[in-house]
Amino acid sequence: ALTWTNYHTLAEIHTFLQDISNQHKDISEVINIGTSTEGRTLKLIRIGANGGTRKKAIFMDGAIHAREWIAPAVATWFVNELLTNRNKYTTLLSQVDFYILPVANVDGYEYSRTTDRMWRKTRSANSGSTCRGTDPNRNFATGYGGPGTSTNPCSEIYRGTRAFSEPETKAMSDFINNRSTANWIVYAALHSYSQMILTPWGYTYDFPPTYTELKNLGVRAANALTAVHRTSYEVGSITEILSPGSGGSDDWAYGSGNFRYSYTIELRDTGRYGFLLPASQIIPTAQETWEAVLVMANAM
Ligand code: 0X9
Ligand code: ZN
Repeated sequence: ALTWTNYHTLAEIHTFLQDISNQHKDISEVINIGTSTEGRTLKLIRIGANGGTRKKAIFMDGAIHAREWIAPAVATWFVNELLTNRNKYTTLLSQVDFYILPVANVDGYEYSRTTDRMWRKTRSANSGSTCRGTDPNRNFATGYGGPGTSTNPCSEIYRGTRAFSEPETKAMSDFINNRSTANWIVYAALHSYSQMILTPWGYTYDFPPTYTELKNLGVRAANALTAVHRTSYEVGSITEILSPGSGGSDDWAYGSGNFRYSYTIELRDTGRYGFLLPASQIIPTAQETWEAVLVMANAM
């Protein structure tokens, strides 16, 4: 099993997903949804009892940004919680499928672990530049190329040559678009840091058509989170409470019509440690965030 008192390599995370799924074959499966630029597998776990066709489903991505190590740590804690305590979640798992991709940016995550702790982007080569990588959270199609992105391959918010130029974002969107057995309802992107639950849009200052509904569920989720360890969270649209950033997975999930609800959860902390969050905070962060996810899952 994994431990949540330290951060783990991609290999450890992938082995954990396969091992725990093998122990709970009746309600889970590991699915390889694609291959990264450097040839690593994108591994997702589906957790849920065999339902009918088009079962309600929630999708979570972690570590779209390589240096945000708390995201996969929390995502794997969720997997462990659902499967190890499966008897607590019998009703939920009969109604909802959880699709959890703990490490979306597999190449970047490994690079951050081995070479450059503060790496954010993918690791794809850029023609005409010695700078590597595209910001995968600027590479999705909804609002692609809008405010809060760059055409400079050396920028941390480089958008890539076109929407879904990165095999990682392409694999995610293909999987979601083609998964006919999933009735997608909630999308939750796990990032750090700043303790916020963000709703679309990130590509425009306009509010989305169902903003009230998005915000209300976000506030309920944040209240449940805060109740655990008194951690304060802000809730609002990306452009309202953070800043514009176009081409995010959250805007695409909502804007493509695939999901009714879409959020980015910016996990702990608010800047004391930032991306270098001590491992001693993994468990409390996971515990509190799990209550927020349960509010979202139970709203479906
Ligand atoms: O800028 C981002 O991609 C996210 N912040 S981070 O510090 N983790 O990089 C915020 C994402 C919010 N959503 C969109 N901009 N669509
Ligand atoms: Zn991020």
